[in-house]
Amino acid sequence: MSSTLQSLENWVAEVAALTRPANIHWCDGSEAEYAALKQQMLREGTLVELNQQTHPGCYLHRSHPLDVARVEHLTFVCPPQREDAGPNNHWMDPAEAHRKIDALFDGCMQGRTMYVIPYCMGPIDSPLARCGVEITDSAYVVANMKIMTRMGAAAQARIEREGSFVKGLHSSGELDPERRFIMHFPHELTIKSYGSGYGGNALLGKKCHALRIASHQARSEGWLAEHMLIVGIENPQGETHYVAAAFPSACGKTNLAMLIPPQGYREAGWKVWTIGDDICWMRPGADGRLYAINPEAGFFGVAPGTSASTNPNALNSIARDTIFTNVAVTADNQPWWEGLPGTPVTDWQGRAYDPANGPAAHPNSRFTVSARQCPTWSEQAEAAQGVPLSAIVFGGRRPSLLPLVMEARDWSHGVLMGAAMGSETTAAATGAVGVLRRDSMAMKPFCGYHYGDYFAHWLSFDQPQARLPKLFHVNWFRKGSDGKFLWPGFGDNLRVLEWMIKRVQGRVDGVETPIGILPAHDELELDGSGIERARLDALLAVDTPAWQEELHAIGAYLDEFGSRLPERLRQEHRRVAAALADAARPQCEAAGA
Ligand code: GTP
Ligand code: SPV
Ligand code: MN
Repeated sequence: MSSTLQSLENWVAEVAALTRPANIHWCDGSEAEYAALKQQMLREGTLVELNQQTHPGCYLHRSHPLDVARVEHLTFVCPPQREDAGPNNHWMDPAEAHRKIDALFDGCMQGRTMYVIPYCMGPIDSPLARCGVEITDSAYVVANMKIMTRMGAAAQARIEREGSFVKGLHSSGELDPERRFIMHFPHELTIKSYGSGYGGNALLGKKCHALRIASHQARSEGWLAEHMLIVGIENPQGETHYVAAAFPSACGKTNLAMLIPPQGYREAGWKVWTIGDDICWMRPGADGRLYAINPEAGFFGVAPGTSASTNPNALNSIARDTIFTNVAVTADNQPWWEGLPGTPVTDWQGRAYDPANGPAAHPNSRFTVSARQCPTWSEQAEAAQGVPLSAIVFGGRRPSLLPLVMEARDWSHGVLMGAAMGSETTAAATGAVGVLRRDSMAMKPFCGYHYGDYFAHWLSFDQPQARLPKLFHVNWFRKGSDGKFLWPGFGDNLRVLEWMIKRVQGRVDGVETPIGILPAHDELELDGSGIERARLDALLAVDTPAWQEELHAIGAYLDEFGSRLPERLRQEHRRVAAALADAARPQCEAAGA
């Protein structure tokens, strides 16, 4: 008997009967438990000690080489009706899905320990937080869940008080891509994941619970579960504006959340506070504003590209007590990845490094670290009521067309901007990299229901009493004719955030264009950036004919959602298309004359 909650006891017994482990360990979340787990993994070889002089408390885990990213083609959302999953998800009949995956779970934990992990997503006393229990046979998963969530006795006490929780069953299985499924049953608040030990496939509190299941719950309960960072921008007057931003996987959330202001800004007194780097749960407060919490307690961040020049806060965070996954190692046993100084000697697979084998660190190699280790970590990350949002930002990797920044004229227009988001694919999921695809609100792999219904849910927040954040779209990745990024990015992104905050405060007017409000020529602070005006012009250029084509493509994409696409979004699309046609007309006449 390990829980006072009968439904939890029963479920654990049921899972044990199916998977037949040698023993069952209920996680209490203590440091002693964590230390013992690490010792066991070191003995088994699933964890390798890194240089304890330079990186105290740091370890390396190497995944199976065919298990290094999310697998979208093996991820299913299984409501009773296929239509409710939408064209944005893979669907399977729930009874068939259970049958298929239970056959894999049958006896899969024989001779192994089954861990029962009670966890809380969000501050433990927050009304916005939600709890779950993950059952797993992977000690690596337990260790990561310890860092990424509020895990253990306190979470279990909340679960026993509330009487309900999300059930997540995970087994690494044989790590065989042919015997791998990540299944979601939103109507049963249940997740079943078999055959992968990698992050988003295996740490079930993260994408499976906090996005796919939570987005479904949020829809019926009147809130939003989003793939967004949350950052606080404190101006020299000491006011802090909170901004949430949705960028697709490996498109800059961690970096923006930990931004270090350019020198001139630092000297003037600007500060940046990190609340979250991947997931944001938000809901309207009594004052009509949207309040946001970070349901996570740690960062599972992309290692490659993280350096003293791009993200010193991340680099400082991971100098100790960090689990690295699939990075390379130097001659003196320090973790290494592309973008760091030094030389790798061992690659992510543990082989002697040979450039002929590709990058030394896997492009989706990651670090797992407690959020509290971040120098800019904000106490407000523990605030039970969350932080009020001034702005929500959408963005993706767009080598052309999309300007550095634009503001939506109103909420409906902003929802269209979010729905129309596109980005080049990255190494965070298996499959081709660098292919442009639509990724509405950066939720394509994570929305637990029909995108048409999801857009309607977003629109429903536009109520008379609401004091909604302003909506923006950014693109740090526009390229010049030389193929290089036009915008320096990273710390300089604060220049763009500052413009947004000035818009929120009503201190600048911007310029209305058919696609949205862009900064007027002198409204973006470029002092000390070395960016010439010509470059800014290229970053802000609106190519009307190309935008007309884009609107056409957006229209075709929205059509995929059929009758579930809200009419308001169609109207908004028609409005923007008409504004572009107006803008194109005088040019055509001039050309024809
Ligand atoms: P997930 O954890 O997969 O959801 O990703 P994320 O959105 O947190 O991505 P992250 O911040 O880790 O960035 C991924 C990659 O984008 C890294 O290689 C960064 O160096 C790069 N990157 C981030 N911000 C910028 C930027 O402003 N400009 C440019 N050019 N690259 C950036
Ligand atoms: C992402 O892919 O968006 C991540 C990493 O943040 S994972 O946890 O694997 O989803
Ligand atoms: Mn993510």
